[in-house]
Amino acid sequence: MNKSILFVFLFIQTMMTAQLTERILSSEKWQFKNTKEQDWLSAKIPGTVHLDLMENKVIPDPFKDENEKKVQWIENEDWEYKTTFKVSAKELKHNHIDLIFNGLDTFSEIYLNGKLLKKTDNMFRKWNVPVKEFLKEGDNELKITFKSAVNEGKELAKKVPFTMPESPRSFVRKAQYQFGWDWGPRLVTAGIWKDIQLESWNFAKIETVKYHQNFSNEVLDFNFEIEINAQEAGDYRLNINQLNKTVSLKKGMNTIRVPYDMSGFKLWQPNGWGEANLHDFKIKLLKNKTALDQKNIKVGFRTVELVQEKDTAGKSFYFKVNGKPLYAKGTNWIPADSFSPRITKEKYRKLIKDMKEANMNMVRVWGGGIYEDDEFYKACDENGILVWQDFMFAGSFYPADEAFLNNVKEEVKDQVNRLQNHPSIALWCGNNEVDEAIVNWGYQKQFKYSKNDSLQVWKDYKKLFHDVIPNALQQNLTPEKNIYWPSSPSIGWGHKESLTEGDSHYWGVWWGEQPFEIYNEKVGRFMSEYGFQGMPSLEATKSMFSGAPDLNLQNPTVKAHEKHGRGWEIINEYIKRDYQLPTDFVQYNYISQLLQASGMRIAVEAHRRAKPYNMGTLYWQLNDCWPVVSWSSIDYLGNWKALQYQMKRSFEQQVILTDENDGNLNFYAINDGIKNFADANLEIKAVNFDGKVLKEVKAYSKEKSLESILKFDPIEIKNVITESEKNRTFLQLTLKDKEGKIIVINTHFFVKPKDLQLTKPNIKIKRISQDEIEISTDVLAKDVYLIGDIHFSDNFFDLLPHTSKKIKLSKPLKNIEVMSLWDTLQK
Ligand code: BMA
Repeated sequence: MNKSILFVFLFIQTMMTAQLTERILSSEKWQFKNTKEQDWLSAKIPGTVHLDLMENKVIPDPFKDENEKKVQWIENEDWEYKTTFKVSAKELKHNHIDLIFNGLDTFSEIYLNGKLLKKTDNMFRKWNVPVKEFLKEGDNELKITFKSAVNEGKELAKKVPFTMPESPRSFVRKAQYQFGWDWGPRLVTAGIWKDIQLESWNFAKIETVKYHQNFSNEVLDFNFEIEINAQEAGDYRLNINQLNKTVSLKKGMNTIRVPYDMSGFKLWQPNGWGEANLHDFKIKLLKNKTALDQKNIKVGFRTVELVQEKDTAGKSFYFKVNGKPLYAKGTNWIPADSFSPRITKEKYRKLIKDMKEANMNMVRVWGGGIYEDDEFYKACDENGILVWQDFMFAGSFYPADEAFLNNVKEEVKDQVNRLQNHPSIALWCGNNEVDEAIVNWGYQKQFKYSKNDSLQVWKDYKKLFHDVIPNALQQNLTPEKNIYWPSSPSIGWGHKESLTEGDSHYWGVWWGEQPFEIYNEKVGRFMSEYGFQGMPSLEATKSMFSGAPDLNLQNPTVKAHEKHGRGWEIINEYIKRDYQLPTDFVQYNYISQLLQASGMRIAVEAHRRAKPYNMGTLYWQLNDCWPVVSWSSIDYLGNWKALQYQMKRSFEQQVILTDENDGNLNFYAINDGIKNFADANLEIKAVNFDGKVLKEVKAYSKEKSLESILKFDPIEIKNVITESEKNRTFLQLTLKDKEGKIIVINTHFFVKPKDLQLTKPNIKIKRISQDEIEISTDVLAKDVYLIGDIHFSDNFFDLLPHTSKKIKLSKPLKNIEVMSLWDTLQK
């Protein structure tokens, strides 16, 4: 062949293979085994060893019966996974070939064709291993071994001269909830929990894309920061949508800033304030005319500030979004499965849609779980749900030796680079309840620490959460996104300052067994946790059984699906305070859900009435990781518990709330939206349970415009109803705007549910279509519960006397059973 033809041929061939190619190795045939055994079994990647053992029928489903106990041996074993994949001669022609491990859980060794390439020790890191020199044409064997994280953790714990609480969990950089929680089983797993890619490339590739957005007077100065790894210096081209730019790169890492004109952009708004507008960008890297690499990102333009200003009470704590104070409403998120790799995109999307539908605008990703999957954040971006992102440390002390700190530094870098472009992420928080654990949980005494040990723990805490993590954030995050808060809560609930500054977890209800009404007093600046347990739906309860369900509170399976030591006792105690304790299982399930919902309603209403002193309320917790009695508002199967329906009502953008004080009724109209209401006025009717209007009064306010909160002059209760009517009457509150249009309606009851003098309602259900019904009643039907394995557009609601309501069904259902509070009363 003529030399120049040969050159042209080689050039064309290189250009043909120039584009970065990515192969997902997870789809190859994988096998796994216990290192002690001979036989290999089939495995699914991404996954966990528990899922593979289940799939191969080696273990029963740990979510069923009392099987959790039967699978505990797994955490003490070592495991190996292997696959064989083919590499073509063409692929091998690439100058660079990398294996990228997006998630290995946790203590692994990676072998390619028998050669040890890497040891890993952090589930939350991404490992990039250059492998060109170890690959061969044809079959290649990739083997990954996993050591027992429990055993490894025990070894690491020996290096600390005192007993650490929650050892060995806090020594291993692994999802902490796997070690068991008060809502989760202990399933300490291992495996390849995220995809593995084989990436082949030439010349250069894009490592990261970040963006900077700075607003001054609503003018946006926007530019990209692109990190390119060039293995050959020279001129390259960058295409960003319509923009073309030549860049000359040096060999190695290059950081390029590219200004981009974004005039005419639309703001990203949180749920309730408008559209969560996202703008698409395709960032292409080219050499001559050949595309080398491409990254696609969605950008949401918004500003977020955390405002903390000294005031007479303490210090404010609220988010300003796009320049306006935002009242944060939402919840806490835990991993949606004990085996997180099996959480589907649909499950993420549904749970986040459920938050949006329930009028939430913020979710806290709790620090005992995982940095969530990209799908989670994408769905939050699209639905206008802001994210309070904890780093993954929870409820313990953590070591701070050099190896641990370096490991965390890299973890922060990987996660921040993966996540920072999501407009939904509002704040990065160091940990969940680690400060609180050190200061308030008495471990130092329990484990007989010397003064020096205690000092060391505090020094280590400071190093990790006040130095290493914020520094790593600063190095990797674009400055306008860098909002860091070391610990949630900032001050434990036993201290009065927890209610005057920072964020607060109030656990006097449940843990302190105080009555729900205490929520009216214990209002902090930003309530990031508070909660109460309720049973999951009947369907989720039935799913606890492998065979025919035995719905009985004494059944060991039912008992095993409550992980809080005193859970049942606490629920029963609180039921007795407010309801009658049912003996029937279905009624118990229903009442436990009502109890949870009414308790949380008291909390949320107290928080909202205290606006703007309080500027956020995130109840504990949205979801479950298995079928369990817990604080969640949505159970493991995705069913809305009474709490989720209640939160939807309680989080309405405009609400009219009341409280009773010294024989007076106070009224608060609250508006969290951006629209103001002029001349808001309030009509109050006292109505008995048969529907008779006993009295009508108007409430007055000095101010008229409902911008944020409007307090009305108090009304003496005795001017509205007599003492003896209190158990047979409710107030109907109607807030109207100046045109007389209804802004919102609410009700107020005077006595506890158990003291209500209810009469039997005649509830009728009329079919409107396959997926719609109309439900009506004669007298007050309190807490109507529609029973069925489907989603009802509303449930656990009060049906006022002589009213009806249309309800959508998620799918047709033949028999709809219905229950109301009256059915649970002893007659
Ligand atoms: C909070 C959380 C969790 C726990 C919950 C209920 O403090 O941070 O650790 O599950 O309490 O007890």
